[in-house]
This record gives sequence, structure tokens and C-alpha cells, in this order.
Amino acid sequence: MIATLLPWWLNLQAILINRFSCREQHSSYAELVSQGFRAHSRLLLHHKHFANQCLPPNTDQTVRCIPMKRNCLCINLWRKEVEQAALDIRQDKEKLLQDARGRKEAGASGLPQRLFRQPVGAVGQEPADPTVRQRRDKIKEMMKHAWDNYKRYAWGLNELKPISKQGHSSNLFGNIQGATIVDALDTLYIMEMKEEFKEAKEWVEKNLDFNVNAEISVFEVNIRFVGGLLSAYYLSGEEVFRKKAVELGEKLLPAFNTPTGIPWALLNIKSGIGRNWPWASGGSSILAEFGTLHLEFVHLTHLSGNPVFAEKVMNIRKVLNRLDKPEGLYPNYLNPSSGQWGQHHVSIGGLGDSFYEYLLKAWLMSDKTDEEGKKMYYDAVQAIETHLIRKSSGGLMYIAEWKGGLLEHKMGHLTCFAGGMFALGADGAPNDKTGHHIELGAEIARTCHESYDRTSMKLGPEAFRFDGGVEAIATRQNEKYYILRPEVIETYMYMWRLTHDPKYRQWGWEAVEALEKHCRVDGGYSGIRDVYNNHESHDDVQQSFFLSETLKYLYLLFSEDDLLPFEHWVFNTEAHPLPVLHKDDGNNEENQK
Ligand code: DMJ
Repeated sequence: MIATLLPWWLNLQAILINRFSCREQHSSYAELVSQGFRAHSRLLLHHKHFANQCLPPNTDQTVRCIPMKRNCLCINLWRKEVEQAALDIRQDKEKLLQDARGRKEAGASGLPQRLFRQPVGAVGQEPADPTVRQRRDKIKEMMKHAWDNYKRYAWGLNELKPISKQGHSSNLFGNIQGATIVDALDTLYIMEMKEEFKEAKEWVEKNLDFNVNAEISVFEVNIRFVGGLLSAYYLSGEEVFRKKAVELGEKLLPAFNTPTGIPWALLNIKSGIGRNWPWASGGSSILAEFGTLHLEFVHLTHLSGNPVFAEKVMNIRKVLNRLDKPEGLYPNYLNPSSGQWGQHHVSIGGLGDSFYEYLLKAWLMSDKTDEEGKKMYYDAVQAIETHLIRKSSGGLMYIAEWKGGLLEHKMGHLTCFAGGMFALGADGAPNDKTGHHIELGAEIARTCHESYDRTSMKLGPEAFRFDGGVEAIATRQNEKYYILRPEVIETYMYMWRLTHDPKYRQWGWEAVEALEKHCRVDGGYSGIRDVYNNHESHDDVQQSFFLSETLKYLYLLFSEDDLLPFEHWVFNTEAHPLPVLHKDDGNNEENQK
């Protein structure tokens, strides 16, 4: 890295050595350029090798020399940097071509032809049991209520304010619009709401525009927009979704332009300038944000033929694997410039959660060939069990947070997704621990159900505590809200699929009744400010994840297992289903990357 910071002429001087001591092959400058060696300022020059004078290449490095008068200009590059330079050139060329064709078409052009084959389980059978069928129909009616009201009052905007009956904008998406439409596409599809899916698709075709001068959250845009578009493509085969997904993926690439390749949290998608959240410890990027790009980026490479997306996320793994982890745990903050951890705060809820989820799902999505992802996941679970998982005196298992070695006995609603994750990962658990991981999932599901059951509204708070004489109860006023989050229902859905214990459907139905009673309003569904109060105080936001996650997981909970079966699909963290890249479909090489 150092050399790139030096002026190019200094680098040049440093590598002018006597021609007659040059043992390497002599190439013309043009030849070098065609191999991917460009302006000197792009090259990384390793001074210690200059002293050795034109070392022949070994497995790790490449040396090329050009005769220059009495001297020999030698360029030392690590092999991976040679590859990177070639890749940069290819990308720059592609970008120039795209620009020439007009920015609107970016990403749409140059995509390889692809024969669409719908993966197994994009549609399922009707549930055999009449009560289950009736309940599933009810959930579809809820989706219709949420969708129709969004359409009536906020069409084309990001989200709906169901009480004031107007659009709601969050700065997470900059001025990209239509979050609810893109997030809801696959739910509409699997619920067979064909008219609604068609109008959503038409909106995407005509209006979804990423050529905006705005700063967005890379994580949120990736999980909702890229994830939503990818799923819509894989379910329906409509090319427009593939083109839009790749176009948006390309817009996100400048976020990785940091010294380590750990992406910025925020990115202006016009200027390509990134930065981190001002509140994040020591200018760090956030684990759950940069660690939740893997599934989507692997699929972007799969659909575009462009390796750059997968390379970016594999590099994140590399950086993480080089670092020491305190007690085997991953702190939530990592500085993208120094590559060092920030504050040692570890959480399986907010700031950490989906990083762990994506390690497991990367392995599953690769048809169990991504051994690195697998190892990182099970090692992390081992550390979580040892240092964070505790049992209350009343016998409730919970996952605490860790701050520099001290435990905070609090669990977030977000953390409740981990029940489903443990159960989903049970099958591959090392040392015959399958049953144990299912048990962990069941215990977390039970605790999270208790957090719902111990409120007046039977909806769970944002965070609940296990200290000061309480168990699974929120004690702080600012932790008593419920914003239509999915994580508890998500865990019920996984537990149901993996155990078929009827209590999970029962618990899911309790949640449906509570949502109908307290969150449903004329204009859609709203979050609640205090779930312990008997009177609803609505927050007036219908979150887009209510349509993409909460209602989808409920629908799946009351569907047969043949709809989006786990052998063929993994869900991104916004519940967007992505197909497993099966080895026998010729994806093995891609999985290995
Ligand atoms: C969703 O956007 C995703 O599930 C994310 O991983 C966490 N938070 C919300 C829902 O609560």
C-alpha cells in the first residue's frame, strides 16, 4: 500500500536498476500494459524486492522488467494485484461502454444471455388441512390490506403512513423510491396475487431509477432492493428484474473503495463517495452491514457473469480471517482504513445479527461447498454459546450482549432471529451436535414467545431484559415499542419446518390475532409505541419489511413445506428467497470462488 501513496516518479527511481543484472524476461511496455500493468501510480511496488534486483517470479509474486537505456525498469507485483489490475481494466472498459450507451441502460447492457429455469418450489400446493388453509387465506388478506393501502396513499414512494394516509420517506434509501414495491414483489408472487405483481412489475420497469444524486445505506439498499429484485427474477424469470439488480449492484461497487476493501456504510451513488455512520465507534464500518452482502453479491456474479461482485465479498472474508477475534467473538465495529476492530461490543442482535446468518446461508446456498463459510459459522456459534448464551433463574435461555468482556443481560427483538438460524444450521453441526442446535433454536423460540406473552398486547418489545428481577420484559420506556418486525415469527417458521411441532403454528396465530387487533388500522398496519399499554399509540409507519418478511414468514408458516423448500432456497435477511446454486447444475466452479 505504501508505494501507492508515494509520487510515481519516486517509485520509478526506486526500481531503476542496472540493466546487466536483470535476469528477468524483457517485455515491451505495450505488452505489459496489455497484461494489465498500467500507470505507475496504480502499481504496488515492494521496495524490499528492489534490493534483490529482478528476482525471478515465485509463486507469490510476478516480476516484469523493461529495458531502459542502461537500466532495467522492474515492476514487482503480487500476483493477486496483477489479477486485480486486469480486472480493474475490464471493469473500466465495461463502464465506459455502458456510459456510452447512456446511463439509463447501465447494467442492462452486456448481460449474458441466460436461459431461465424456474427453481423448484416457486409455487406450492394448497394446505390440506382446512383450518390451516383458512388461516393462510387470512394472512393473504392481510397482505392485500397492506398493499392496497400503500397503493392508494403512497404509490411509488418508499413506505406508507397508515394513520395520516400519505407516503413515508426514510433517509436509508436516499431518494431511491419504491421500497415497498420492490420489497413486496416476491411475497405477491408466492401468494399468487397476480394482478398486484403485474402492476408492481410495471412500476419497476417504468419508474425504478437509480440515477439519483443521493446518499444511501449500502446494507439497506442491498437487502431490500438488490435482494427483492433478485428474488423477483428467480421466481418470475422477468428479465427486467435481473437488469435492475445488476445495475444497482454496479452502483454499490464504489462503496468497496477503501484501503481494506471493507465497504463504507453510506454511499452517494452518483459521486461514488462513501463514508461511515458518524456515530460508529472510531469511524468503523458495521459488522452486520458489511457482513450482509455475501448472498446477493454471489448471485449478482452468477447472473451477470461479472466476477467482481463475488470477489468483493470474498475479500471481506479474507480481512476478517486475518484478524484476531477476542474470545473467538466478532466485535461489531471494524475500521475500513486500518483494518482494526473498533469498540469491543459483540451482539447477535442489532449491529451483528445478519453477519452470522450470512455465514451459514452462504454455505447452504453454495450447496454446502463453501467450507470457509461453514467453519466461520460453527466456530462463531461455539464462541456465542460459551460467552453469550445464558439461562435465567426462571429457566429462560437468552443471548446477552458483550461489552469488552462484561455481559449486558438484554436481548433485542432482532436477536430472536437466531432461534431459526440455530435450527437451520443444526444439520451440519460438527461433533454430532444436530440435536443440540435444534434445542438451542427451540429454547430461543420459547424465550422470544415469552417476551410477547408477557405484554398486554401479545406483541414483543424492541428489547427485553434479564436483570433487576425481571425476565423477558422491557424495563426502559424507549425499548417498549414494536415496529412490525419479523424476527420472532421468522423463528417460528423455521422451527415449524424443521420440527413440525404444532405449537409454532399456534404461536404464529397468536401473533396474527395481535397484529389484527392492535396494528391494523383503516389505512394499513402501524407499529406500536408501547406494547405494555392497553391503549394503542400508533407510530404511523407501515415498514416495507412487514410485507417482505413478517407477512411472508406467516404465510410460509401456514403453507406446506413444498413452497420454497429449504433444499432449494435460502432467504436473505429481508426474507427474499434466493436459489441454492446446486453443484450438479454446473455451479460447482462458481461456488468454489
Ligand atoms: C430487516 O430489514 C432485516 O431483517 C434486517 O436484517 C434487520 N431488521 C429488519 C427487520 O426487523
